Amino acid sequence: MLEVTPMHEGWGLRHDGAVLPATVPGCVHTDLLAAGIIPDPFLGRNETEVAWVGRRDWTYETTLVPGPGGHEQSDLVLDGLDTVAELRLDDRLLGSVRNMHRSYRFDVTGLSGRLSVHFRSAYGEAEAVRGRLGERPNVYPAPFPYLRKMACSFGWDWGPTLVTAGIWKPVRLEHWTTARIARVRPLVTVGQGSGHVELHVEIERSRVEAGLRLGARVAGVAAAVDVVGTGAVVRVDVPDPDLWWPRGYGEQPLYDVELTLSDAGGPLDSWRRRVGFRTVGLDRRDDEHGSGFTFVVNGVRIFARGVNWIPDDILPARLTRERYRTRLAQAAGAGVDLVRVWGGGIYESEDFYDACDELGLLVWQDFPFSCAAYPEEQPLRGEVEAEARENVVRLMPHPSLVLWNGNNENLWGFRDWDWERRLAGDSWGEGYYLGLLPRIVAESDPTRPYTAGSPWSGSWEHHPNDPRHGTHHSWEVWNRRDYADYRLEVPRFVAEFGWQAPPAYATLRRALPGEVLAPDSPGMLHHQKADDGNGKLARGLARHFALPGRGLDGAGFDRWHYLTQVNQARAVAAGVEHWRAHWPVCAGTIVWQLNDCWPVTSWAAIDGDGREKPLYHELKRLYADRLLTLRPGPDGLVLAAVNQSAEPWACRLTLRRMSVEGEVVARADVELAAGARAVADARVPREVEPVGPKEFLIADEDTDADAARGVVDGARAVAGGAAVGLRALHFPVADREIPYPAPRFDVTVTPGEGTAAVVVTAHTLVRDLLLQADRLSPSASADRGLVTLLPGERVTIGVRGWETLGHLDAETVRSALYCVEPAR
Ligand code: BMA
Repeated sequence: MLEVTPMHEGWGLRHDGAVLPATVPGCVHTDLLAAGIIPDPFLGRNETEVAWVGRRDWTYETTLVPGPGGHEQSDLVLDGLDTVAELRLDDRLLGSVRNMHRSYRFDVTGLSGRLSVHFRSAYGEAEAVRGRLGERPNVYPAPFPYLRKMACSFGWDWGPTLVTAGIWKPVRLEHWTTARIARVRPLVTVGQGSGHVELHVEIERSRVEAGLRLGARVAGVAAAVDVVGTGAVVRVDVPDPDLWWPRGYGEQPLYDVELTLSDAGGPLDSWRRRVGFRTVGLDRRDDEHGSGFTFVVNGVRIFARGVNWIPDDILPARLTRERYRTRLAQAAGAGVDLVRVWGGGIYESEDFYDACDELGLLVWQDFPFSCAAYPEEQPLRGEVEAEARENVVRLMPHPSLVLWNGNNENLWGFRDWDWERRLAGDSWGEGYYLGLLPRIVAESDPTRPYTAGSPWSGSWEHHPNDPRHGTHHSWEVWNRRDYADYRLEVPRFVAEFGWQAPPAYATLRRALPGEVLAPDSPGMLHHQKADDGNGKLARGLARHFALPGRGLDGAGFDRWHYLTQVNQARAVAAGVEHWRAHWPVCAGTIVWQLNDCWPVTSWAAIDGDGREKPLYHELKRLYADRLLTLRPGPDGLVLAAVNQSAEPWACRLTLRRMSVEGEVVARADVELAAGARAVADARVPREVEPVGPKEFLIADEDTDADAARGVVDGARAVAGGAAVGLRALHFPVADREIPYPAPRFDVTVTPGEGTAAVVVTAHTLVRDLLLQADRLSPSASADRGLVTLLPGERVTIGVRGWETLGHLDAETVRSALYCVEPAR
């Protein structure tokens, strides 16, 4: 039987004549950090101080000891090398590699000695290839298109430049005899009431003549075949399997697949994975609106409630199974059902897709190409082909994976960003996206759809970012306009749109020790990588709020920090509410972006320290099965009940036109009947449309419990305790024009087991109340984000992690409570 010896101990990293202890898997930065040679690049402006690391060559070494004996063959297997390296055993060259996205296997039978992995600087190598092939257009100055390495390693508009090198994935020796399983392509399909698992197996033999047999077992059903040559197909049919569903649509049953290779003497090798039975399709048919982009899972058409995913640590070797699980569970907790793995990052590890399989998160996987023209000449073309073949097959077992996408924004760039002229006929990647990659997906994994790019309209006939066709990236709004302008378009599928905000206060405090925080203080500017990011934040804010009159440090900074986070949540809400209300014309929104890879001001909902910004909590409302929205339409205010659940939603509503002082000016009752997975909308009755800066509209869903208590007339508990229906609010003018009353509210704190309940009771209108629990203690978090209270209403906010404070009193809590204040 094949025997595995892990090789994670005893590694050293050569540095300035010494050998430092090295962690494998790991990278140069983490080893230098552990040795105290570089400061933490995430803090202050240390990033610039460690820039030299990426410019050097680095050598890792260890001793290769002979195998356990009794085997014919020994292979050295490396799951990932970052990136350009030569591997030697003493003086013998084992091989040269140049692709972070591939794994490698070297025959080391009978060998032992000093194993060294010498990495060339990724910059040096990429610049050399660029020199040979000629410079091509790129949104960023870095040479990432000339090397198959995680692009954002070289810096991005939310990420630091930390050009890594190292053995970033596990390493082992595999000792075997006669034959081993070299590759398995499981085609999992569902049809005629059965699940089918077709295992296409490739075998490597050391002895050609041996008689081999492959046996497979799934859900108690077994099948076996004799192996002739080096390939075989085993098929197992599972009658009546339980279907795998995205979260919110059903369960996520997973089935173990066990494959065993044997000869007359017994088992030689085995392969185990979990699969799920589901069908997936993408409906891209033409209709009267253009051409759609709708995921269909098990025959059910889905509005994708998505988030974009970037590498969760800019040093990806540090990512653990637990870390992936935590982050993806956060996504699921926000109501997300689709995660797009963005093309400037990596093909993620098994841990990522395992968590998605279990949590019911659909995965859209980009091939790693982003924001640049990529040469199609050697040595790149061969590397692209090899990495794509390997990763398509590696990720095939995962039911969560529902789409392969050729690239991020490169088809758009070619058409719109003057690439076509500048390229003057040079290759730029089109041959990958429209030729090589779809061919590989069709050959290796015909069970999954492929799209050439994001955005992409389906062909060159339409502009790649045409909102009427296929996928669309909506960036004009953040870059130049007010977020209300999201409402000017109904794209068929919004694969990127977003709004920036700074991270949580405790995250900034940790990352920028000792700094007097201001939007433009040195550390804040260093941790803002976007083109004119602060300018866009400021202009976006000024459209809605009177900026704090005081200086933007101290209390002024706190105000700026709160308001920019409010604006982020409101911007994304404006988009999602509008687009969900246009289902099924619009069939998905993928918010840019779920996560961060270090502490930074960015579009993320969860910051670099894992803390949830107000946007995160807003997503829970925006991505719930039932969403109530009020939005301005061309002929007045529109009320919509958006229902993504399988049950119809008969929605009874009380609409109140109120003054900001809390008086009801007019009221109306409205009923909306949204079918299963459908939207119902209605024009708001004229008499309740708010007029002028002093009025707003509030729509409350009447639940039976509410109706019995006449609750909308009296005090209403907004969360915690009383079962209440959904609510939508509409203010006709920008906050800076609204004569808000000075907010007044009471605070009580009830400590519980590892959690405290903070109850805020409003005496006036309190708009967008937020408890920044991390200001109480860096370990504390609140279970809700922004909430608007009418006079007399109360909200219960659960705080976890507060016990480190020992004592939590109402006055302390008050110091961490923010809300919109009247303009002065
Ligand atoms: C999109 C993404 C990223 C970028 C983001 C914010 O284009 O694909 O390249 O980080 O916008 O600018």
